[in-house]
Amino acid sequence: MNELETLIEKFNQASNKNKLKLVDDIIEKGEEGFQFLREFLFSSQQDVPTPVLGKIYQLLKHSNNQDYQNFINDKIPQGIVKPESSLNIDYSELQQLLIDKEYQKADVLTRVKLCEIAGEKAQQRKWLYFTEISKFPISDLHTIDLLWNVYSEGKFGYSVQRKIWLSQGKDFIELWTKLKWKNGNRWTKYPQEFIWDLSAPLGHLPLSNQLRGVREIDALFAHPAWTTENA
Ligand code: UYC
Repeated sequence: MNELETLIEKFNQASNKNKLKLVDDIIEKGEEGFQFLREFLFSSQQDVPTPVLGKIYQLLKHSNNQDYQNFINDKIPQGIVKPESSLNIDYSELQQLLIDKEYQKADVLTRVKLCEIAGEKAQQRKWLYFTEISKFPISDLHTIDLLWNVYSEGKFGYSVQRKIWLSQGKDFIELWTKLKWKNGNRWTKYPQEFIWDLSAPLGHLPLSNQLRGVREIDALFAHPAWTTENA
């Protein structure tokens, strides 16, 4: 077996977490590495999208090789997540921003989309009442969360934040610290002090403004979306 074959065998047996790391090693092997990842992505299209597939998709789309870009544009132009919505809301722009790792723009658009879910009054107000959040359809929250998660190597998304919050005994102060939304007594300043790439801590994005208190994020974490398997 050559080095690439050994890597591929390792990859096939690895957990999703280790697969994320091995993708980088496989890419380093050049053309044949890319070829393998392309096949892997193509043959996984009917599967539930994972951060591993999202990372491969991003690498192929942003490679210097025209063949891979063409492959993406011809075969899977819209991305690997089918953005389900009970309200016929269009999440394609959010998907494209996240594919392109435009996390700051995606963060802004996510809040716009949440207001769109809540309806006309919230769209005008530009922020949410916690009572509106509890009525959100599961499918739309699943979609937003999946998009963030799949295109961030599993780092971002409300479900990631919620898990940290649970692990801290539902203590918001502890959560802010873990997410680097707060440093000691100092709130992180929006937008310039937040970290808009994958060097951010786990769960750093998307942001929820705490100016009006914790009831909004509390309602988000209490939503049945996170304890229900399917929409
Ligand atoms: N901001 O500090 N935030 C804003 C965060 C707070 C404040 C937006 C997050 C603390 C003001 C977003 C944190 C606070 C505005 C976030 C944070 C504060 C603003 C834009 C760490 C002062 C302008 C979207 C928890 C001590 C308000 C939006 C306005 C905006 C996010 C101040 C996404 C995660 C308590 C004055 N902050 N925010 O909602 O109306 O306006 O323009 O959380």
